[in-house]
Formats: sequence, structure tokens, C-alpha cells
Amino acid sequence: MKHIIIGTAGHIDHGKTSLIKAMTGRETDTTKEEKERGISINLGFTFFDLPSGRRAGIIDVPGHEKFVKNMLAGVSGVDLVLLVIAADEGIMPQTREHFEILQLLGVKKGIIVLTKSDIVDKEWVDMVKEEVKEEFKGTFLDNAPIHAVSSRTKEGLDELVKDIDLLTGEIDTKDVGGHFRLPVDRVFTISGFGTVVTGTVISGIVEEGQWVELYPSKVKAKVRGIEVHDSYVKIAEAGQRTAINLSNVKTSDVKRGDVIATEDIMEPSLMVDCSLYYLKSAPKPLENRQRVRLYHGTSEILCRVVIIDKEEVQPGEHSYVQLRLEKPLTAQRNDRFVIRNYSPMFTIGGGAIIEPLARKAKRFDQAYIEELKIKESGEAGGILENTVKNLSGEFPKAADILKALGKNEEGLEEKLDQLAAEGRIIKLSVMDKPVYIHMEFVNKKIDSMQDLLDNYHKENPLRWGISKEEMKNKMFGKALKQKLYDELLIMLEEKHRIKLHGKFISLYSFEIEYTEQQIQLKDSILKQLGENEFAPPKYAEMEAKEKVAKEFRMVFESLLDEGVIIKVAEDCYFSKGAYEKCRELTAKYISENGSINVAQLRDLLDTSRKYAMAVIEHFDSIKFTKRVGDDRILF
Ligand SMILES: Nc1nc2c(ncn2[C@@H]2O[C@H](COP(=O)(O)OP(=O)(O)O)[C@@H](O)[C@H]2O)c(=O)[nH]1
Ligand SMILES: [Mg+2]
Repeated sequence: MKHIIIGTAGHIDHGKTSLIKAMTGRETDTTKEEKERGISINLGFTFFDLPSGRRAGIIDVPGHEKFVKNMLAGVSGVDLVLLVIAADEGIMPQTREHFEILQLLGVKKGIIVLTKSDIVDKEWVDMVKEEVKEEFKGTFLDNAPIHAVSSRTKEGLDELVKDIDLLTGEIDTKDVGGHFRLPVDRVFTISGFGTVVTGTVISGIVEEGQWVELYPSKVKAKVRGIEVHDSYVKIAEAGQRTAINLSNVKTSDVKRGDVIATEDIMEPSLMVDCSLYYLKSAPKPLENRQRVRLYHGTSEILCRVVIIDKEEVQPGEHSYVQLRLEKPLTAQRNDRFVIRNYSPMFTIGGGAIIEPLARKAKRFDQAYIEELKIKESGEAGGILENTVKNLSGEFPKAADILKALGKNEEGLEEKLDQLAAEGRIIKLSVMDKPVYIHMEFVNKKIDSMQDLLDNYHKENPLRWGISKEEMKNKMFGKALKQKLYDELLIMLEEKHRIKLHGKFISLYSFEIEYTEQQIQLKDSILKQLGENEFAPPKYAEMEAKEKVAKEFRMVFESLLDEGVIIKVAEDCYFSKGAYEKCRELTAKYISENGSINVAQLRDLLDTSRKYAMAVIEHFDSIKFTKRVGDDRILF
């Protein structure tokens, strides 16, 4: 399943909060102060059910200049941004600043929403549209849809929602394979529960009951409960807005800016190396050791910028820098960040973290700069990893990968093992030669499998899921060998992505839940089968006693899936108890008498010849008994 976060951005009073309310019916300004002053101060959270059935999380950010810090804390997990511009005012300072931040953080998709269309005329709207197109030429918003709407009259909202639905459909699957990480944006106490933190899961999955680590304090805590969009869940995944109830920590131990993640995966550091883009709009060059504000995830940390490869950085230039932090930061390679001027506060640049655990760099040290370049391009494993990614659909062995690389690769298998250890690829090794597939390929498959299962569970709430065979045909076809498929399924279950029930696959957290009426049907079926256990009634006879044919079939099939009843022959079902008893009696009879025939079985079970025949043929077919002339012996 895809999890999507939609975020707002734009100048204060341009109608962000009103737009969210008009679309979702829910208010994101929730504090007393926000309501009284009529402005957003902190982040607002809600969700939105799109026409396609997808549910998107929504983060509404404050537009006021003074609260850009809060905006930054919200925007790091956003997939699709609604850049809100009031049609009467047009582009304003925080329209630009928010846009620059989105660009620096690598947000890739957006829609431009011109609000308050009800208070301007059409010519004016057209003029603002032209202004907007000009402004965003050559950026990620070039060619983004532009919608003129009114949250007051609701004009244009339907078309906007349609485009939101369309664009969210194109968003890439998140990194559920990586380690679990959640930058904390709120912390509070709920009496009787204790500490609750909220945030967007940016990678991996988190499960009820697991231990996590708080960074940078390195305090360990246990996940007591998880909530996503106001419902309790067992698991939350990358891309979901999540509230986590933690035990073993006090509320005062956690604050916005901390990261909750898998244990022992990161080390906080006071120095990080980065590739920095210094904004064209910055008013003067960036000086060495200038004090700035760093924004990463939901944290704000003061630091000094040591410029490694230049005397100073001119507006519009790129540079390698080392940030010397006043408080420890817990980051991973390739994380994005933003820097703002110390005072007055405005955004001056941003980029990616290249080395989260840096050693002290000397300025203009060529060897150090070269090392940063290599780390930045991620060369070493990159080409190999890409090759595995491209071939994944064919389930390649090392020899296939070598061929596709087109050059002799020293120690290929060790390198593949290394990628597997880093969680970038997966090695399946049940066959004589292992097969390697890329995590991204697996994640896409998991997504489609979960979508299929989600729909299936909705339509068949009493069945244990889709059969393994059907799933294989739908997802992989013949390209995947049965043994590899079985191993893949086991691995997916170990990662808690799916659950296996005999020959069926379900979502990991799926449980069959009977309604009152279904429980009555279940009891009735078992009672009827029990009354005459070796001469049970036919399906139609049992069904005829109930008024609800469709429900009856659902319950009946679910009992079959579960093995509570067993199909012995066409339209002949035994309860599990009767079936086992019948097997025991037969085995005992044969061991005492050497063999059994149909008439003897009929008398043994005190049933009719028809049923005895059905039972004995069934026993032959499952190789429990074997036919010798007219007699059966044990197989
Ligand atoms: N006429 C009109 N007023 C609007 C519209 N959307 C918002 N407003 C008004 O503009 C003001 C600011 O709206 P708000 O949603 O709080 O802006 P935000 O600061 O961007 O979240 C409020 O007084 C709203 O009632 C609209 O579509 N039409
Ligand atoms: Mg607002």
C-alpha cells in the first residue's frame, strides 16, 4: 500500500488552513491561541480520503515568517505539496521562502492553488496564473497544475481533488525496507498511557512491542501502542503519520527534533560534512565559520559553517562544507537539510549530508575534498546495485549480473553480499546458485501484493487471503521458480509484510472477525455436521435451514479454509472431530484385521454404503490407504 503525505505551503493568510478544511471538513488549527488569533502557529495534522480510496495524511504548515521553523519540521516527509497563493495578493515573501525550502529538501511534486477566487475577477486570476508560471519556470513546479479555487464557495475544489488524486498515484513507494526512523514533531502525555510522540515515519516499519532507541540521548524505549489516522494499528510504515505510545521514557526525555529509530543504527555527531547549495536569493556571500541555523528532520541546531573548498560561497554556488554543531545531530548519508541565517532569520541554503560522522576537516585539503566527492556520488556500489535493480524482474544469478555489467568485476559475490548486508538487495539462496533482487523491486511487489490483499480482505472478510498460487500467477508469473517464491514469501513474513496461513497469504495484521450473525451460522453448521457425524447433511440441506445464503457461503468457506470442516468428497463434509475419529477407527480396524472393505467400513462407522465409499476413496486419494482387490490396507 502506498502511504502519501500532502503538505501545504505558502504565505500567511493565503488560505492554507481554510483549503484543508474545505476539502476534508476537518480543522487543523487546534490550539486556543490559534483559534483566537486566527492564524496557524504550529503544524496541523489530519487526513484525507481521496476518490481513488487512497488515504493521504495532511500536514498544514504555518505561513508566518516567525514560524518557518515549525514549517520546516513538518515538510521533511511531504510527497506532494499544495503551494497556496491567494489570488488577490499573488506571490509574497513566504511563498518564495517556502518554495525554496521545498526545493532544497527535494520535494518533487506539487500543485499550485490560487485561493480566494471568489473575491477577484477572471481576468485577474489569469494574470496571477501568468505571474506564477513565470516564477516557477525551470523548477519542480514547472508545468505543475494550477487551480483557481474558493474555499468559501467551493468553486474549483472538485477539479483540484481530482488532480491531487492523480498526482498521488504517481508517487514512488517509500523506503519500507530500510531501518525504521521517525523524526519527532510532537511529544505529549496522555494520562493512563504516558509518553506519546508523533511524526512521519520516513523509512522502515515500526511494530507494537518492539524496542526503539531515542537519538541523540540513546535512551531505549518500548513501543506500547501505535496510532495512524486516529485508529490503533499493530504496524506503521514509511510514509504514515504516526503517534507512538512509548514506555520506559518520561515525556521530558523526548522533544521535537529527536529521532526515534531502530536500536543501534546511528551515532549522534557534532560534525557533519555536506554538499551545500547557497541560494541565489541570499543577500551576501557565505563566510567561513558563519553561524547559521541547521534544519534537519524536525530539529533545529545552531552551527558554524566551515567552508572546505572555497574562500567564501557566492549566492547561487555549490560548496563542500563541514557543519560544526552546538548540539549533536543524528543523521544518515543523503539526508536533506536547510540552513537559515542566524538573525534576522531567512533561508539561505541547503543540500545533502554526505558524511554524518565526520572527522575534523582542514580547509582546502584536496585529499579530503576528493573523498567527499566519492562519498557524494556513492560510486563504489552504485553501478552494481543499479544493475541488480534493472535485472530484478528476471531473478538474476551472479553470472547474469556479471554479463550485464559487461566487465570483469573482482570479488563480485562478496560485493553482492555486502549490498545484501546493507539491506540494499536481497539474496535468495535455496537454489544451487543464489539469486539477487533489489529492495526497490521487492518493495514495489509488496505494495501491489498488499493492495491486492487489502481489496480481497474487504470483499472476503472471512477468508484467510489469496492462495499462494494465485498470488504467484498475478505477481510474478513463470519467471520465478517455486522454491524461490516460497523463500521470498517466508522472508516477507519474517519482515512482517504479509502472513502465511497454510496455502493462503494475508496482510500481516489481518484477523478474521465474525459478526454476531456469522457466529450463529458457524455454530449451526458445526451442530448440523455433529448430529450425524459419519452421515452428515449435504451443503444445500444445511443452507436451506438459514435465510442468508451469501453469508452462509462465506462462513462455510472460512471454516473449510481453517480446517474446522473437511471436504471428504463432492458435497460431503465432515467436522474435524468426525474426520479424525474416522481415520483412527479405520487405522485401528486395519491393524487388527489386516484390511478393510467398503461393507466393513460402513458397519464400523454405522453409516450408509454411499458415505463409506466416499470416505475410502478419499483415504486412497490422500495416500492414507491403498486398494488391494476389493480391500484396503494402510499405505
Ligand atoms: N473570500 C475568501 N476568503 C478566504 C478563502 N480562503 C480563506 N479565506 C480567508 O482568508 C483568511 C486566512 O485564511 P487561512 O486559511 O487561515 O490562511 P492560512 O494562514 O494560509 O492558513 C481567513 O480569514 C479566511 O476566512 C476563500 O477561498 N475565499
Ligand atoms: Mg493556517
